[in-house]
Amino acid sequence: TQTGNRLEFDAVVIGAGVAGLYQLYRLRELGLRVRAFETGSAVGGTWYWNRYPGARFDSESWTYGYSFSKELLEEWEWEEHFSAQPHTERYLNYVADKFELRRDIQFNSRVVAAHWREETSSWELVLESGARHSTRFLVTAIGVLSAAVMPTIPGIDSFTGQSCHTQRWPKDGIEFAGKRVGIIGTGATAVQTIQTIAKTVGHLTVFQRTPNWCFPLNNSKITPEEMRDIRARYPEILARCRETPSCYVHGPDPRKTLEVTPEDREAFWEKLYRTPGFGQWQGNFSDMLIDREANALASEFAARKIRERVNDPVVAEKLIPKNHGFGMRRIPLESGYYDVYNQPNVELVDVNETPIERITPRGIRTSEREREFDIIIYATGFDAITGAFDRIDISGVDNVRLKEAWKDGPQTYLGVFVSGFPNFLMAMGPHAGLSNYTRTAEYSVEWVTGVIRFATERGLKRIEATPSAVNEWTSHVLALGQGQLMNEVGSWMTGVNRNVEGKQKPRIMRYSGGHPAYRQYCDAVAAEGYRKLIY
Ligand code: NA7
Repeated sequence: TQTGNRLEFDAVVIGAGVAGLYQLYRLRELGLRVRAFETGSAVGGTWYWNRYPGARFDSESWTYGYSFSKELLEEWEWEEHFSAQPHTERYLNYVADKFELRRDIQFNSRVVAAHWREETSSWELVLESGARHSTRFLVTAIGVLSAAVMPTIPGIDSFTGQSCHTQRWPKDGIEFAGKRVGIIGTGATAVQTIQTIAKTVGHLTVFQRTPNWCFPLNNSKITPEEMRDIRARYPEILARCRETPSCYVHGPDPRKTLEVTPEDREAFWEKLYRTPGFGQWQGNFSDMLIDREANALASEFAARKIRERVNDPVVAEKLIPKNHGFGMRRIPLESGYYDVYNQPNVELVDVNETPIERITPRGIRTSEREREFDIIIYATGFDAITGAFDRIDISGVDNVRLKEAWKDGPQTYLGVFVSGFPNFLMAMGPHAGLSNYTRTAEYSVEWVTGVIRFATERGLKRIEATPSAVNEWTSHVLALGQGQLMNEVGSWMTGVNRNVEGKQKPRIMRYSGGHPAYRQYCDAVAAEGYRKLIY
């Protein structure tokens, strides 16, 4: 895999999604020999795989696009305030074309292993095809929600109808008209799917284990005048995203919940109910996700809204979360979701009352009875944040396996480096600032690029974080996450997936001090000549 003394690649990027595409662009700019390996047959990552009906942003489209190219900002026309998957996929293809990224991307190429080779100070990569490549620097841009997980229900393979996980949706789509459909899961993906297919299905049964607090998306089309205005305001919009903790246009209201009169509180929440996007989650009272009493009040408001929308009080109660407060898990944004349960052809099955026993050739059997379906949809989510790493056999110095090193939770420096894994850099790794995705991914990619520029300019063969840097950062992230209600509840955001062994308990998986603080910390590390990195 070496030509003379030259490694085949200076840098390899794994993944050609939102982060990977930009990473490739930046590394190429450094004049490096770069290649991106991508499992899919085209660019887009999340927006390539998730073709299920109704898939769309919960981030304002005009805050989600890349900001690195003024020309791109000028050229691209968003169609809706919250863009649907097909349009977003077109956008990412447009980006790939515009910057001629495809020539350095190898598609249909899953990286199955990456091993550090001390002798050459390089990474050896193994593709699913058996092909091997070597590279000085390895950058993972493998996504946060890319490792889809099927439930571990007996009989899954015996079903004779059509079935699939929402992330593995067939390119040609699935025809729902008049069909009997069962769907397992009620996360953000299921909510989008359910409210969309309910319009055409013959009959729909939703199997719910944990209800979520959903809030209206309030999406609308973008008129040409609005798009002109958005373009004119891009500097202002991007500046706003830089100052809020989660890089949305929504930032917390400085007031505390109980400081405000009940009337003003109600009026504020009513306003948020009609506000497009994540206002109620990201723009609520500042103590909503810290103070239990405040959170209970916000939950009461949301519960009232569900009761108002769902006609059958028994169904409404089932749809109201009892074990976690408002916003403690990622809030699915909905467009007519609750109203679906007023349709005579939609049934909600609480699997806590009547557990699913098995998938049968004809449908799904719960402890109560068997239901027959033409189609079963698994909206069962992901092994988030670390799952995509666990699925690649990654080994560092002394053949230490990353999966083993992280068995008690991820250990990183800035969410970028792992000690004992030289020249291994994670774009959007665990314990980095994870929020409005492209906003945070752009920063992550630029920081990773800075390190590689630093190393190549100095001709460094090897750069890695000290163990003390990793300990310090990991402890800092864990300490920051204490007292945040979101970190106490099991969800993908705390690395819980009940279908995956060893991922049953909530852990602090994200930097929760707000993205501005994260950037400040990382900027300082760079300004001080990459303190705590050894090279
Ligand atoms: P989520 O939010 O992790 O949702 C997965 C859902 O699947 C959730 O309701 C699970 O219930 C349910 N699930 C999983 N396994 C089972 C079994 N065996 N039986 C019943 N129900 C089950 O994933 P999404 O894809 O919706 O969303 C992930 C993120 O992607 C989303 O937040 C956006 O940011 C994009 P549970 O809650 O575990 O009881």
